[in-house]
Amino acid sequence: MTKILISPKKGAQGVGAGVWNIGPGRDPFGGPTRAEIPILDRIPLLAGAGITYLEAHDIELPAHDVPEAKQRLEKHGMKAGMYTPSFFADPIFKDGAMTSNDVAVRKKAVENAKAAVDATVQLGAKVMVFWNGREGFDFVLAKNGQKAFRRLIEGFNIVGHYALEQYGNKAPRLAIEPKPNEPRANMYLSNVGEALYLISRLDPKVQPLYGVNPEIAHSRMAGLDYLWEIELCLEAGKLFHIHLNAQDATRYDQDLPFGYLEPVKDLALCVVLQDAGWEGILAFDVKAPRTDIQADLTDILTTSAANLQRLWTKAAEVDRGKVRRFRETQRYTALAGYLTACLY
Ligand SMILES: [Mn+2]
Repeated sequence: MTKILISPKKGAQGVGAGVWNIGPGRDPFGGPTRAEIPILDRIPLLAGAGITYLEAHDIELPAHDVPEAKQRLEKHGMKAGMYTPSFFADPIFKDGAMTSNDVAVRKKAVENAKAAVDATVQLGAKVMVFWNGREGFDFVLAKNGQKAFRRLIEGFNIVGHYALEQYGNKAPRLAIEPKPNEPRANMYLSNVGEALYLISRLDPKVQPLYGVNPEIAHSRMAGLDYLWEIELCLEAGKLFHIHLNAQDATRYDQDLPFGYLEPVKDLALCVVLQDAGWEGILAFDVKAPRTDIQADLTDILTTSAANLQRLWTKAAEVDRGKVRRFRETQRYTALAGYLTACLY
């Protein structure tokens, strides 16, 4: 399949997806339903689905696999878009990483993050994401929340200074991805506002390195409006990356195809990104459901991409003058009707 080009769009052309998007169908209640495809062998599958930018965790694509991954990416006309340290899979992080009550675990988290900065640079990715993973709590008083927050400040400061010392102005941008719950009942950095507050508390020298990677499904899980969360990032100059998908309200983390369930909001999101001159990658964080068979593994990506292409094109056609007039006259119901008409 040919690369998916979102046009007209400045900056990074093509769309991104994670190697984890096309996993073997595991969930908390059952093992895999499909054969597990080796990580590097997922590259041609992603390319075949029209994806341009690869995203991966350190546990999926360890540093020693980076040279091989780069070769394969080049062969398939792809690039690395984002790399991220896993602070959740290794049992050592069972009670968090940077916020663990165990100083040895906190140290290990910071070391892993530094190594991930190196791998991000070696891969040529411009963004490294921190997802809060197991940073949080299931039992009250299990952690001192105030201390936990200061541990995050301390950890992110160390990683930021390391990136600056090693790479100067070539350091990758570091984007925090908020999530309200799963796998913890209560997670630190649960929404965009918390992530922005944390950044405001970092050493001013490293603050410019840090931004946010908002994800549609994570906002919806908390019952929040993702358009507002993304606009908050834009207003702060901190939209460093974006994870597109869909989510059935406040249920478990589903990672459904982008453009499904709330297309009017997705249309509005495309309008906002276009008007903001978004130049970064448009990346999917979706998950092939366990009911999809191996032959249909990339349906989750091709469906997301087709929806994105349609919505992006329709968003470009939304008459901004009309929207402005509806705002000025407070005709919000008529505005709703207009947007719906644009969609259908
Ligand atoms: Mn994500």
